[in-house]
Amino acid sequence: MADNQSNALALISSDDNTVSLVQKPTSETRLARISASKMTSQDFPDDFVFGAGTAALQVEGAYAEGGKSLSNWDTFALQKPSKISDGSNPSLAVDEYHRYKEDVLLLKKLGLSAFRFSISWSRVLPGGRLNTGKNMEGIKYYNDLIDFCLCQGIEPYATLLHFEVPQCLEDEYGGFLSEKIVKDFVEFAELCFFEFGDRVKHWGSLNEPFAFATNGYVYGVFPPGHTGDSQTPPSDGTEPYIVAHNLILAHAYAVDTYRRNYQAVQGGKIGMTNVSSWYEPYDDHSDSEDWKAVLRAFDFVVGWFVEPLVTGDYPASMRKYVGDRLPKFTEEQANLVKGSYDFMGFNYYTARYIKNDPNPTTKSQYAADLHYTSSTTNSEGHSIGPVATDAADYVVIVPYGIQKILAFLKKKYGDPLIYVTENGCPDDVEKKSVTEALADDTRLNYIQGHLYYVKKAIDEDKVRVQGYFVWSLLDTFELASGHKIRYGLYHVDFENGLNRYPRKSAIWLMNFFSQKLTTADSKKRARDDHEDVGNNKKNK
Ligand code: IFM
Repeated sequence: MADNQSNALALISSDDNTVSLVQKPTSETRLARISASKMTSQDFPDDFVFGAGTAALQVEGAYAEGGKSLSNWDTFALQKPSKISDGSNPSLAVDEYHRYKEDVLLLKKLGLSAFRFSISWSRVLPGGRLNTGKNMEGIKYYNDLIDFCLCQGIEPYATLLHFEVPQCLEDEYGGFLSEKIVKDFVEFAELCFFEFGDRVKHWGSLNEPFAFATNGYVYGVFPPGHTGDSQTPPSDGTEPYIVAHNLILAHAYAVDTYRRNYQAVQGGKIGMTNVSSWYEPYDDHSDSEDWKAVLRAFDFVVGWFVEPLVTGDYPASMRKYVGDRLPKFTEEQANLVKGSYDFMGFNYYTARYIKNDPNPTTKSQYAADLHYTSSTTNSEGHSIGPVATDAADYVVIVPYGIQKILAFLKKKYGDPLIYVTENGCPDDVEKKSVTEALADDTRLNYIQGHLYYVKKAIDEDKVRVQGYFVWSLLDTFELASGHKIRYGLYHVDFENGLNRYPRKSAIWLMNFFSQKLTTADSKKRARDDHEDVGNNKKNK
């Protein structure tokens, strides 16, 4: 076996080299579905947490109500409607600001026991920092939400920064392009620990800093909408790296504040949530350079944020390819960043093939830095998975990828405690009646398949996965896709009073939680599974 492949396999396979990086998706997926549809919550460890997620900007609405100031997303969507597929904006979203009780009860009805939501910085600190005054009405809103969750037996999981920055800080110093944001973010974080930390025991500092840095400063689909390759020299050779650096520092200083002033008394945990696809080589022959490119892809997506937290510095491959444009941590900063997590949040949606690109010709400096390209089809024309829906063809469905990436995180980053903080399936309900929109079989299969492989990651790879959150509880303002793309377990009828209706996937979840297995059931299930595996082998 060539070095490229064995190095990559050592990291990517689950144990020794017995699990091949290149799977047989068709038969694997079929097996997943057979067994997954029979799973119940009892197949998971007793202390495993099941929840669903949302984010303030995507659900709350009330964008200029209750003392809230405008966020970067409010101004982006309102001033540049062409940036949002259907021209919509977050000003009303699904009106959760007024309907949070209804939504917590919807979550409870499914049998879920945890609600992941985010706190809007511009709602609690409209001037961005403490000396401009805290907004008691905004603080009351989150107190009421948290209290209502707890009195319904739902554990609150709060994220501090889910893509949303007060516009006033963008105007004043360019938001996360400036290191000034670190101090202001820590003030916001500390206010949240102080006000809510007696009841919130799981804090997420940042959600998907990778998406924040690249979508906002390379691709221009998130605020501030910068597209690096339209500048001379291309700004995406510097901006995403500066923004990422300040995000990591903001996280680390907030964690430090939590640990020094709150954690011992409040007894909570804090971590950062990252996102990545699962990656495989475009050409998997043993001497292919694509093996190394796969590892580089993981470095540029996951390692960019996780490696500093584990080692205090960026991945060596990023240093090699980005050079001096990659900021450096001072010794003091590195010490603070290293170890700044109690758990890792991880979001998984899809997978890609990665092709080495030694001589990139792209105008985008960021794309050139990667020295790889990605695709959903490999060198033999094999597709890595079916698309979720044509309108969101960037999500191809690869359930086994979640087991692979969880095992990869365990192996590469020292066996962290992990929560799958997001996993979900997009669909497009345009031109569908409500009844048609509720028949979300693809999402149902998606969730079943991914749960099946999360369980395998726990059972076979011994990954310390502690929870799984469906994205999302209900249809939301899906960022640049507006209301065109839906992820909800509950369908929201935007034409009729924002009424919420449970989809087929929601009903399945209710059964998943309510089924109680007797010992006889368990034994029969074990026998059936054994037969399924046998039949599956025969069918290969
Ligand atoms: O809606 C987003 C969420 O805000 C972050 N993770 C991906 C989701 C689906 O695109």
